[in-house]
Formats: sequence, structure tokens, C-alpha cells
Amino acid sequence: MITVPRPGRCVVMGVLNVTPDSFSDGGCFADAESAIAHGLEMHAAGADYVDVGGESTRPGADRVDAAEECRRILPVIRELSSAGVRTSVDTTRAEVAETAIAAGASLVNDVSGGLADAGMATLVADAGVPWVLMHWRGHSREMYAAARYGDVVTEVCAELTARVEDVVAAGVPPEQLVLDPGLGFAKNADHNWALLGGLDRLVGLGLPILLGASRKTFLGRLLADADGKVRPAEGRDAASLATTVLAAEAGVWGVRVHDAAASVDAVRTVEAVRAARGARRG
Ligand code: PMM
Repeated sequence: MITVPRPGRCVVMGVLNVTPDSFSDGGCFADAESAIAHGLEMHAAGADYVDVGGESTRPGADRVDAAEECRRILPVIRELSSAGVRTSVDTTRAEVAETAIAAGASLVNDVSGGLADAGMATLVADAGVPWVLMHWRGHSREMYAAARYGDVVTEVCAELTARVEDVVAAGVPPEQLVLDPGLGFAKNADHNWALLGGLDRLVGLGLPILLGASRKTFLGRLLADADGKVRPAEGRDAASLATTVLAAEAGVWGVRVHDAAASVDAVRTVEAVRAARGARRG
């Protein structure tokens, strides 16, 4: 069994979308060659994982079939893994996860938290790899209708806890699990800010937490210009980096980010300050 890595600092997962249509980098790495080059670059910059996805989860996106997902991601995972890069696969489908693991992926990043494919729990239990269970209330086409909460932090914590109970009952050891509040997935900007404000409660659930705030639209809305025009994805990296700092400081296990090099440096900086605090106390 591969357990969840615990390097003693916040883990950095670099985003590699091999898709023509992701909101933040869609089309940039749609061919295997440029995707592999970018994955190697993030690895060289110190990313702990390169997270390879072949299906866009952007709001309203249409689904692609499993064969197309595999066609996009497998050559990239194979090549990166054989170059010694630790890869994860961003998929909700058990059959895609299975072939990705055979190609070298060592973590399943499932934005549906196991809800989209009933076969995922068995696959993960058999493969013995870490599994990110993200908070999810439906596929991209329908998720905004589900963005209704009384207290979003309480409800996300409760729904994630229920997912953990279900998958553990299905045979997945808790040591394999990572939880993710799913910023932007069935959440509006206020919900995302509330979850960032409630990181301590998520961390308090007792399992490692992954956070994916990088380049998301709520940051673009915050940084809108004087006319109210939302800042485009490529102008959101400084704000994304601020979320890495907040996450590392809050004891979050990992961040999923586009600008991996910047987050690696930020995490090192936060750790130096934490160590200095520890030295002063000790
Ligand atoms: N966000 C996206 C895709 N995959 N996985 C996890 N675990 N958490 C996230 O927040 C998440 C994800 C969408 O963002 P992208 O289009 O930039 O990849």
C-alpha cells in the first residue's frame, strides 16, 4: 500500500490539464509533448505531484468519454512516471484511474469523492493508493443549482465525513484518504471565502486536507477592475499564492496549484517561519 506522503510541510501538487477547454490553462498543454515538458518543469521546481487530468471540470463543461480521457492522459503519465515524476490522476472514473495507475500514477484525485463511479472505492482499495475525496454535489453541468447551504463549512465537513464513513465501510483504509472542500464546485464566491476562513475546522477533521484555490473565478471576482470586469485566470497567480500561504500556515496537507514553482517557494518560507517559532518556544 502507498500511504499518503507526509514530508513535514505542505505538499505542492502541480496542475496539468491535458484538455482543450479547462478554464485556467485549457489548450496550453493539450498535446502530450507540451504537457510532458510542463510536468517536468513543475517537478524540477519541486512539485511533489504532477496532477494529470483529461476532462475539464469547468462550470458547464460537457463530459468526454473514458476512451478520450485515457487517450489524453496515459502517454503523459507514462512518460512523467518513467522520468521519476510522482504523478496523480484527476478523474472520476474507476476504469480511467485503473489504467492511469498501471501507467505509473500513484494517487487518485477524484473530484466526485467517489460519488460519480460506484467502482472507485473497490479500485482504490485493491490498488492501495492514496485517494483524494473532494466535496461534490454533481457534475459540472448541474453543480450550480446545488450551491445552497445554511452554514457551508458545517455542511461540507459533515458531507465529507459521511463520504469517509462510506468508503471506509467499502474497504478503503482511512490512511489512504485525503479530503478536499472542493472550492468552486457547487459553491459560489461567498461559499469559497467561508471555506478558506474555516480551514481550521477542515484540518480539525483529522485527515489530510488538499486545497484547490488556484486561479479560480472567485479570485478573479475579488480582483475585478474598476468597471467590474473579472480579472482573467492568467492574472490570478499572486492571489493564488496568498491562498497557499494561508493553507500552509493552517496546517493543510497540500495545495493544488498552477504556478507550482511559486508555491514551492512560499511553502518553504512558511516552514522557515514555523521552525523559527518552534525554536523560540523550545
Ligand atoms: N479543481 C479543479 C480540478 N481538480 N481537484 C481537487 N482535488 N481539488 C480542486 O479544487 C480541483 C481539482 C478545477 O480546476 P482546474 O480546471 O484549474 O484544474
